[in-house]
Amino acid sequence: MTERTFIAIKPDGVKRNLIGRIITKFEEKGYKIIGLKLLLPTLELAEKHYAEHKGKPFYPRLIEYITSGPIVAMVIEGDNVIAESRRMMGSTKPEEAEAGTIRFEYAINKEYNIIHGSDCVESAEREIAIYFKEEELCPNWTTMLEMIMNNGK
Ligand code: IDP
Ligand code: MG
Repeated sequence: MTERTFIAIKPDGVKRNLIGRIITKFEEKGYKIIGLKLLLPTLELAEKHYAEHKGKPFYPRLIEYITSGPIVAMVIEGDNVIAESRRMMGSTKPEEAEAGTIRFEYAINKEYNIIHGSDCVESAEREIAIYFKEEELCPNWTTMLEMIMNNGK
């Protein structure tokens, strides 16, 4: 089923010049980018995003981390993209992440783990709405893959 998900390259990913490499992975997979921007999260934005973790021991550091520099916010669309992009990211703890995943390759530890991705349809809708206005999304364009597939019909 075609879904949308919210992906963010966290400040450590941006500071380590990994933006291109990470976006490339989603492009190569065949997903369609329908929203993309660089922004410095405000405290208010970070608290909204990570509301579910409020009260946990790591929460204050998480907020500090996510507001410590610009992030790349993205909305990507594709078949089963929510679960599949989480699989591409790998486990929160890099030592448990499968070989070849983004966190296996780049994350330093479970705190500075490079990337965020929504974990279910409800989170995806909530997170997309936090970071993007509807008019900032460009859902109506056709990838080459879609063009080729549609020509065959
Ligand atoms: P996820 O990003 O894989 O969905 P969550 O459990 O939702 O993982 O945690 C959100 C973020 O909070 C993590 O990506 C990581 O940056 C940070 N975090 C999670 N658990 C810990 C921890 O035990 N210590 C420090 N930071 C953590
Ligand atoms: Mg999470």
